[in-house]
Amino acid sequence: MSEPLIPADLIHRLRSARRVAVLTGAGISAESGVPTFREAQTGLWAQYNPEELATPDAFRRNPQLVWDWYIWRQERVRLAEPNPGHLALVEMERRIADFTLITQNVDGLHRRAGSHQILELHGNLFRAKCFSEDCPVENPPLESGEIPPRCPQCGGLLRPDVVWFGEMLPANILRAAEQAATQAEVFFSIGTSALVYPAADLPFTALTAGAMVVEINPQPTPLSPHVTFSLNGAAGVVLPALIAQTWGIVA
Ligand code: BV8
Repeated sequence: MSEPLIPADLIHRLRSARRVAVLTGAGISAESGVPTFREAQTGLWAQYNPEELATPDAFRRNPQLVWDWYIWRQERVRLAEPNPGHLALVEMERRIADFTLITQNVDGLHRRAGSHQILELHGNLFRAKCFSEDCPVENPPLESGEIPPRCPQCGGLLRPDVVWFGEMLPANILRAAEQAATQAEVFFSIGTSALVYPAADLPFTALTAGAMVVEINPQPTPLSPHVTFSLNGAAGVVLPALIAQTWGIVA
């Protein structure tokens, strides 16, 4: 299959760009075998809608169920490897003076791929925090056998350190993401259904500030009619082609 053709105007802009920001969603991890947030869950979890499990109320109602769901997702992610889409963004970070990678994903695959300037809007699957008193928890006793484990400070329940629906995003991280979107010359929205706020506002912030906005997704999204370029394809195929055609190398 021939490699996708990247628009010449995008290549030209990228070659001279100093500030680039990228927003990724679950789609960039799809080719690593990590199910996206809205595709059907499997096995025991097939009966649950992620948006119903990823809430404080679900955890209050059934802490063990929610905790087990995150353990199951951790195990899926541990078996996954970063894919060519993740690796292409590592190369883009090397090529751009002021590069910011904003991710909605909690799987940690961008960091495992080698990216550095990462803003994790929704937290990280592999960190835990105190649900009762929000105590700082350095080394959560995850092997304690209790499900969920107890906070070593206050004895309350531990919870995954992710942002659930109905919870505020970390203010400092969201502010940094908004600033990166405002200042970017080129803004990419990659592998996201553009449905979850306030992350889904970021491409519009970039558009309003005059950035070239590029979407990479095999499917159309609510953002598609507004972007400068909509590259309809898989991130693991389109991004390596973009790196090769812009900087003449294979990521
Ligand atoms: C908040 C962590 C204050 C947990 C997640 C307006 C303003 C503010 C809030 C809201 C608002 N309107 C509604 C709200 C409430 C809510 C919200 O946005 N609801 C949506 C559903 C309408 N937002 C919140 O609650 C946020 N909190 O703002 O607090 C507040 C609260 C209430 C009311 C007002 C204000 C918190 C949101 C964070 C939730 N936590 N994750 C966990 O993971 O367990 S979000 C979760 O969805 C994941 O992080 C995921 O990343 C994210 C978004 O989904 P996507 O990443 O886009 O994944 P999805 O499966 O949807 O799509 C995958 C895409 O990839 C598809 O388009 C597919 O075509 C594409 N794809 C597939 N394969 C590939 C590919 N693309 C490229 N290559 C491929 N190979």
